[in-house]
Amino acid sequence: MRKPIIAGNWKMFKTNKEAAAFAEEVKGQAAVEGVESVICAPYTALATLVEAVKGTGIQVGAQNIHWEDNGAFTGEISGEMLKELGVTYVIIGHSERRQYFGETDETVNKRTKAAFKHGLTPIVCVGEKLEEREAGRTKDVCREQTVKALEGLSAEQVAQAVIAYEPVWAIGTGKSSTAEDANEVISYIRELVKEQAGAEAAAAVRIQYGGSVKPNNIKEYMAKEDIDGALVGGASLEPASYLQLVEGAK
Ligand code: G2H
Repeated sequence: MRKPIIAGNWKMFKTNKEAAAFAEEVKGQAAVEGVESVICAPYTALATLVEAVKGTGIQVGAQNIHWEDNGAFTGEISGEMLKELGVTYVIIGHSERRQYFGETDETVNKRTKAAFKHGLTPIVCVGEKLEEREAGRTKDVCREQTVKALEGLSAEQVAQAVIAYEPVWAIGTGKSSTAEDANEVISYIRELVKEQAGAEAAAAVRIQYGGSVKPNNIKEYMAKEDIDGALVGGASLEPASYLQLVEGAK
C-alpha cells in the first residue's frame, strides 16, 4: 500500500519569521494518521522550520539540490548541507526551474541521484506545457522526462522516489486537470516506471498530481486509484488550508 503524501511547495514565499509563525499555527493539528505531510520551503527558512515542526508530523523539504557535494558553484546548495539541517525531501525539476533556470532532463537526473546519495527523498516533477498538450504530445513529454529523470537509479531507489505530475498549464492558473485526465497520465507514468524499473518499483512509487490543487478538490484526486497525493503551491501557504489538504488526503 502506498502512503498518501501531501507536499506543500512554498516556492519563493515566506520569510524565516513567517515560516516559524506557520509552524506555530499548525502545531498539534498537523499529524493525520496514514498521511505523510511535507513542506518544501525556501532555503532561508529550512533550519527554522525543521526545529519548529518537530513533533507535528510534518517533514521538511527543499526546492532544489546541486549534484556535487561541494565546490565552486556560487548560489548552489548540496545534499550534504540539506541533510545536516534535518531536511528529508527535495523537489527536483519543477517546471518553474525548467522554464526560468535552465533545468534540463540531464540535470534533473543528476540532482535525483544526488538526493539518493544523501538519503533525501526526491519529488521529481514532470509535465507537459499547454502547446504540447494541444498537439497531443502529453504522454510523449511525460515519457521523455520520466525516463530520463530515473535513468541509472536502482529499482529500490525508484520505489522510494516520489514523482509529481504537474501539467504546466494548470500551475497557479486556477485551471486544474480533471481528476480523470490526471489519473490517466499518472497511470501511464506508472506503466513507464514498470518498463524501466520493474513491477515492484511501479507498484511502490508514489505519484502525485500538482496544479491548482485546493482543499475543495483534493478529495476528487485522492479518490483516483493511481494518484497518491498532491504537490500544492498556493493552497499550502495558509495553515488552515494546508491542514485541510492533509486531512483531505486520508
Ligand atoms: C504547481 C503547484 C505546486 P499551484 O507548481 O508545485 O502550484 O498549486 O499553485 O498550482
